[in-house]
Amino acid sequence: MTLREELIEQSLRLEEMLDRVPEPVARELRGRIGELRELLLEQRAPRFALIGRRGAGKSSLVNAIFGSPVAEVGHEKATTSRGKWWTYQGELGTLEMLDTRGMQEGTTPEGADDETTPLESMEAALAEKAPDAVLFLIKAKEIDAAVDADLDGVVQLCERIRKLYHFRVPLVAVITHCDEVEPKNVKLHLPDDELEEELAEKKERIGRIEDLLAAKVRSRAELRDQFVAAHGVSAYQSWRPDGTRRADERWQIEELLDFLLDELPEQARVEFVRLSQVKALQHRIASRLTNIIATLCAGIAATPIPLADIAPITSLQTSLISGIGYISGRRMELKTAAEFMGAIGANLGTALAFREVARALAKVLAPGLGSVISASVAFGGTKAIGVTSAAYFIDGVSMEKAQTIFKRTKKKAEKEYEEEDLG
Ligand SMILES: Nc1nc2c(ncn2[C@@H]2O[C@H](COP(=O)(O)OP(=O)(O)OP(=O)(O)O)[C@@H](O)[C@H]2O)c(=O)[nH]1
Ligand SMILES: [Mg+2]
Repeated sequence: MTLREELIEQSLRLEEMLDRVPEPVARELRGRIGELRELLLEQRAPRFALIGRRGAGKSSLVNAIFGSPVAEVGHEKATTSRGKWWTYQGELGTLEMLDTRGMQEGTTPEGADDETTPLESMEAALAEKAPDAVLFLIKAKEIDAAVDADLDGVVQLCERIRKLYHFRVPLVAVITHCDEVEPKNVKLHLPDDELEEELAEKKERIGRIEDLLAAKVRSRAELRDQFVAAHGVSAYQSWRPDGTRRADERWQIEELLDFLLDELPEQARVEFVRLSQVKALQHRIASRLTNIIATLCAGIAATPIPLADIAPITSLQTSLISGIGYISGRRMELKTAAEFMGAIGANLGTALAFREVARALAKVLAPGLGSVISASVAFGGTKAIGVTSAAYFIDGVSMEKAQTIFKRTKKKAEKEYEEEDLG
């Protein structure tokens, strides 16, 4: 069974179980299952609309996100690609990009289907699906008077999306070619090789360009509410004919991905952090997944139903491991996840024993607190499984280290849960 199938079955089984659980516990747990569904089941590729002049660096930005040459840089003809959704496929995932080329150029590209204007073809593409965010790309050296014409195009695009989907799509302005800002010879991607003052001077200039562009975007009342930020980057990479990378001069791409992640709907986040290969971002989503599942497991443990609750808890924990494995870029079998659970010392037997001991102790020590304590055991164990999986799969710590992390985190998380629940 795939992770997906397993999860579908699991969430159905859980929801069935919740029919016998009193409110408001059931409501809370249903909410958690819904979040889990969005994050793992309804998962899809992120969608961005790119708008920018020819050569602004749209294709390069796509490659900068993947870290590999999935989009052709420089030679695409204007004839084919306007107003169209493109699917870019890397080894680790997929991005969907709406190329709005031609929008601000006014001229009809040579050989283009002249029945449709750029605006019309863009509208047709937008009718298919809405982008999660609009990226307006402009070269650092082109933030001049002509930006107003570009912004007309951006306004048009955003208004269309609002009319069609009744939402204000987040707008991020990306300033490309920042490496070419004066002092030009100062390498942003190799800051340690540069003189501190010169680097500072360059960054200060880029900061001013960001402020200037942000002010220009905000001067458009139509865009103000959906504008997120103006962010300077360098997206330059170069590959040899044999496919190996010759140059990587990317700068501030990870930061850009960081706030794009914030703007994405839940459904697109797992795919985004997986293909981004940015560990910090993968950790963010892994920890969100961990918290959802840990709370869910605690809820199940605390539920006064006479079901063997160890089964749903264990399978949720297995899904957590495979989910984090997936985020890290692996394809994981559920069997591997179960083995991992055993290897870090979180196997079923231990969990069961812990629960029984906890229950027995709870009855002796504080009769009224039984469910709280066993819920804390379920919470702590699950949280520790998530934290350990993230350390192992995302950071690549050794199995030995993973075992230590598991033990330590489990105790800590149990305590945290008890304090929160009781206090
Ligand atoms: N120095 C530098 N060059 C860049 C950067 N981004 C893109 N380039 C270069 O700029 C040129 C155009 O980049 P593309 O990514 O093809 O631009 P585009 O917006 O896709 O162009 P069209 O598809 O023709 O509209 C290429 O030679 C890139 O290598 C950057 O951040 N810094
Ligand atoms: Mg291109």
